[in-house]
Amino acid sequence: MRDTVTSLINNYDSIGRYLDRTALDSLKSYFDSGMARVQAASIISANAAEIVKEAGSKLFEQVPELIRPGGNAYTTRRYAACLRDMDYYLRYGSYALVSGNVDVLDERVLQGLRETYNSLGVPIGPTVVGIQIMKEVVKAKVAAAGIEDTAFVDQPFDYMTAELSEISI
Ligand SMILES: CCC1=C(C)/C(=C/C2=NC(=C\c3[nH]c(/C=C4\NC(=O)[C@H](C)[C@H]4CC)c(C)c3CCC(=O)O)/C(CCC(=O)O)=C2C)NC1=O
Repeated sequence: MRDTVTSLINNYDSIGRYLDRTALDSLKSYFDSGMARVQAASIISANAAEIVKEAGSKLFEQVPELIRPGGNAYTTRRYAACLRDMDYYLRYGSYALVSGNVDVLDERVLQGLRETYNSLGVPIGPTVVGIQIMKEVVKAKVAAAGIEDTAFVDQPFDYMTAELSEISI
């Protein structure tokens, strides 16, 4: 598992070079956003259950077929599995936010996920919608805590949806 710093060092060490301007700029931007990343992670930790619940409700409002007979999140068990998946995306998203790197998502979340979803008939499109809704819920909370530029929150959520979407069409 890597973060912004270890991933840069690995790259430069593999070619035996000192950190150059590009590397230093990237480190600077990571450290500049450091406090905001930690604050965002702390907001997520403190409100995780509420964030998942709110994002789930919005998702089922937007795609009500999911929780109707025949829908993939229909029955208590599958409804709970869906919210549990949302909770995974949120928790690992918060790790990726702090590390400034999506490696943890590749390693712990996305590997084999499409195959699992496909074999269980879990629809990818609505999952992507759910992750995007969750991103907006998190951004609203982060903004409400006084962090002006919330753009850094996008990366892990957008990465997960992009990786999942690849096979949805
Ligand atoms: C930490 C990494 C990790 C991930 C990501 C993960 C996902 C994951 N989601 C699963 C199931 C599932 N996932 C969903 C999710 C949904 N259904 C919908 O209609 C919605 C669109 C969506 C919620 C947003 C559902 C309903 C199931 C159960 C499907 C079934 O058993 O029929 C399963 C199959 C095994 C199980 O039910 O536990 C896995 C492995 N597991 C992991 O360990």
